[in-house]
Amino acid sequence: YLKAPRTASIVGCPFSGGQPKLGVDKGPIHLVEAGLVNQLEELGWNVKFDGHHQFEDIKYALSSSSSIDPSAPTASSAANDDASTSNHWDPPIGILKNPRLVSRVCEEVAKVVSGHAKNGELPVTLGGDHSLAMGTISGTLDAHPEAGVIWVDAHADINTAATTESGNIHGMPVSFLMGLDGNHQAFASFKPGPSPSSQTPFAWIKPVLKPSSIVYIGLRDVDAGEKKILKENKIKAFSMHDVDRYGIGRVVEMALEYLNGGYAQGDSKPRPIHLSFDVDALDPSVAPSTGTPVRGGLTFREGHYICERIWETGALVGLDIMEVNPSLEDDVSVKQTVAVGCSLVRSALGETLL
Ligand code: NNH
Ligand code: MN
Ligand code: MN
Ligand code: MN
Repeated sequence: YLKAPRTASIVGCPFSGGQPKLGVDKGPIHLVEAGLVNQLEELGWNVKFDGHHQFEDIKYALSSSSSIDPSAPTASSAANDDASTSNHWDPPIGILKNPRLVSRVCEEVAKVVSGHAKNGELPVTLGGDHSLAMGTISGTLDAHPEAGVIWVDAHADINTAATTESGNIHGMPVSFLMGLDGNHQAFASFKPGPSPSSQTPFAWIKPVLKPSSIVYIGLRDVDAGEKKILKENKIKAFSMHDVDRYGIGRVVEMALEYLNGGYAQGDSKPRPIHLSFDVDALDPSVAPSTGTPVRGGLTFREGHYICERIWETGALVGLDIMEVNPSLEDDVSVKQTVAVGCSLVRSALGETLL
């Protein structure tokens, strides 16, 4: 699916608006400063990197077109864990935090990723929080409509506006990509206007991701509402329990077989795959610097094996490395987490042990 010479396009997304902890926006900067571009060039890739994306123009457009009186109190102060993530021009909708900003940023990311993918390049998106996957997966599916998604995470990130308890949109991207019901009613009463700040958030997202087109690996912290959604939509998910039972080798084979089952394309190419990797899928002893660590995660090798095996399929068309937060934990932990982020990318892009 990639054009020669094989080109990886680094999409650096310093963005934290999908969750309340500052610092995750510094993730992509640290990954690049650790030498990721060079490392990929040494693997034989042509690497395109034209700097991290700046979302300042989006913030500016939203804030300057806002009709909301900055002095008026909003529900935001009550609904946010961290006041610094709330802006007067982007008050919560229901309990969803920063909905306009997250929506616009992801819309831009979708265009960038789609552009690279349609050009025959491999977009490698560095987060930033996982709400960005609304952009990356929309972009991948725009270029490769038949792609399947492998979502590696401790969390299912499939809450809807009706089920989310945190209001953090990084726990919701999959529900928007699927166009699940719980989101429709939340925005039904929203009155769109002509200015950027008064567009209905997420209305641009096409519900392009079918429930049968995603497989999860690594789950161990799934909300009650999410468990219901996974069951009702018969979504394939391998939890850490399954990793323990079958081993990572069989889990990845089952995931690939599931996505490729019934997939027929004239030429016998395997189905294109988008890998969305949240580093909190890894055990906190492996990737400590992340916003919501959950014990009992993937080992270093299990995480890398997933990447290596997907590379072997020759079908990788999009990659996300998300939720590296260099502001959390001590310097040694940050270095370790950033190094692991880089090595996951290398494994997914063909680095082998022998
Ligand atoms: N399920 C929780 C929520 O919706 C936590 C999500 N946090 C994540 N997801 N880090 O990957 O808020
Ligand atoms: Mn770019
Ligand atoms: Mn996630
Ligand atoms: Mn997670």
